[in-house]
Amino acid sequence: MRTTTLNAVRNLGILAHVDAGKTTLTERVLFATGTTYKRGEVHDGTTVTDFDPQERDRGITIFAAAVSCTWDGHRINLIDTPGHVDFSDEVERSLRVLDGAVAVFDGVAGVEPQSESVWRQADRHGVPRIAFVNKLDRAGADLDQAVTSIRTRLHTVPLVVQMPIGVEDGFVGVVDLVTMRALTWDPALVEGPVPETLLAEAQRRRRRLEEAVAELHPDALEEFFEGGLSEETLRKALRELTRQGAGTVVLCGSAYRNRGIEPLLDAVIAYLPSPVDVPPVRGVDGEERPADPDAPFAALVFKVNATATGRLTYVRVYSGTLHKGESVLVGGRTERIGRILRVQADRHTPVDFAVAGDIVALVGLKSARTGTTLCAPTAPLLLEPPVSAEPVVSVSVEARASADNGRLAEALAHLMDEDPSLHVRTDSETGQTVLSGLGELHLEVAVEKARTSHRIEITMGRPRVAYRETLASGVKGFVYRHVKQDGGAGQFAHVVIDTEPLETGFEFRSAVTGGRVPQEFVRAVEQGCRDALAEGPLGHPVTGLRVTLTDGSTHVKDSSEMAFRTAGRMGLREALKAGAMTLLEPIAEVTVTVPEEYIGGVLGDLGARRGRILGSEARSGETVVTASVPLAEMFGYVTRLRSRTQGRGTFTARPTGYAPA
Ligand SMILES: Nc1nc2c(ncn2[C@@H]2O[C@H](COP(=O)(O)OP(=O)(O)OP(=O)(O)O)[C@@H](O)[C@H]2O)c(=O)[nH]1
Ligand SMILES: [Mg+2]
Repeated sequence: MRTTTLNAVRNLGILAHVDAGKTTLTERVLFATGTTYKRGEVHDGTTVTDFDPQERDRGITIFAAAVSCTWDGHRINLIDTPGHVDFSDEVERSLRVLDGAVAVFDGVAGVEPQSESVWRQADRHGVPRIAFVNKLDRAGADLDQAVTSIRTRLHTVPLVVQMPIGVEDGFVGVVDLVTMRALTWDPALVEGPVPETLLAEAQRRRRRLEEAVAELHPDALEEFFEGGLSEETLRKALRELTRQGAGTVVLCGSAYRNRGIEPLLDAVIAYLPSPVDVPPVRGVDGEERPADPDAPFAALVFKVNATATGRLTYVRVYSGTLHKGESVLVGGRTERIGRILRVQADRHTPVDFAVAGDIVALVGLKSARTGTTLCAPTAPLLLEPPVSAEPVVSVSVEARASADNGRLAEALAHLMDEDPSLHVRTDSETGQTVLSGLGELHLEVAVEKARTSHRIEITMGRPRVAYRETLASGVKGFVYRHVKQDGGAGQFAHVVIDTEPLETGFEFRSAVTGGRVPQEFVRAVEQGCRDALAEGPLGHPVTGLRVTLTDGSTHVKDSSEMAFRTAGRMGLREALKAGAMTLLEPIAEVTVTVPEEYIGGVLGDLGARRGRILGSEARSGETVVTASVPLAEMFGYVTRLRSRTQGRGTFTARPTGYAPA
């Protein structure tokens, strides 16, 4: 009985480029499912999921927000994610706990850069998804063109299950190509036969859908050749192809005009997986836990948020059942579960327990951070935490009154608990507190949050890019001795290392023979080398090298792991100075969309910013230019582009990696 309940759950995310209409779509879903009784608007600051004051002011989503609703006997837990590239870490953390997603596309622009990025993120997490081409009511909207961009940019086979009725302002509904019925909204949904004038076109499109499905699905292929696919086979094949990620079901509509929402919900239930349809979660040691309420309890924290209700810890329960008042392991420490809440954006309903497949918030957990595993004390498990993106921009921050310094440190620590893509360090030269993150807006939002939630006046320095350094040429046989033997407990560690450049990352190897350095000390040397990567000879984090421990020696009494860790750290630090380092700066892929007449000025300006043009493409009177530009040159570009294009140009900048500065 409980498995059938789990079958009726869908945990899904809404993903897309900024402004594609995710929050508006979420709002309409809540309305269509009878969860809310009035339709909020992003531009009025009245949506359910953009409830943070900063979201309402800025008109964009910043934090992923969870809501839950019911449709056709199913419970849908839905996470509305931000589309701005600076908040892509929120998307990453959400994807970690979702079973499926709806990717939203703008019917005029088609696949935009950030949609492409989140699509790849979802690929990496193996999250099945369906596509919703939104804003078909807009001038210039074109479903077929959007579908072509889905095919070419996302490298997936679009399985288009609807055909729009009317275009732009006259967009009134769709033909459902699976049932071959017309769905129109006036303003409520009316179902009827396909109008005579559209029948031939609808049949052609149905045929094309069948062909695409038959090509991907062996069972369907047979039936297709026997005269065509039945509705039942078509549905079954679409479900299986979605779950395998072999093709993408495409629907369309207008969230703003409330058209296309009900069929989208039907498709979510028909095609996207339930918690029991996805592979069981796996601990870092490889142990699997089934999505079964009777299995030992395991859950992952994907979000922590300080609210008026207290500190909320959002978890996805993967297996077992969690009861109120029960004690569980929270990242290894035992804590008692206070209240369990079902979340409705900023409103919460207390519940007594949560089972496998649920997404709930817990009140009052002390040691949970984003990425922490919760599990039954009798069956410990460690789940892989989400991986955060590397920071690319930093600012110095300071409390205006020095009396507030302590509270500032506390506020920053809270921010990092909530958002692991934020980092705080003290600059070793200036002594300043430096906050780094994924972009100017990311840092601005974080500082604003610290300012309002802790009521501290904060001054922010100018944003700077986060540089890195890498090894240009290494050294061989570098000897380092860490010796302190002046009476009492001594320290002795002797290491010999080679360093050599690598494309990315850090690798450590040991080539020591004859047990001249015992295993535990080798590990300590590796740890010490990793410590040294925090700051290289040029004063920045180090990346792109391999260290090989080739030899060394120990002292019977005075050698310890601590001594070898120090030798590793100091040894690598000196070895890096002996080699040659290259300074690296972050590079961004910049996409600028402007009306044709402004393109000359925009290209000239990108050139002056050390930009390399990668391509350009015309799209209904506008030109879209893609360029690779050092991120440091992009500060203040918003204002520049606005003034050059009389406010009609837009752009996105997505960090893609590092290059020599
Ligand atoms: N014409 C039209 N406008 C729409 C439609 N859906 C959303 N919009 C508008 O597009 C703008 C952005 O919508 P949002 O729902 O905030 O988009 P979002 O994807 O949530 O944006 P971020 O969360 O900031 O990434 C708002 O002004 C909406 O009113 C639609 O179907 N048609
Ligand atoms: Mg939004």
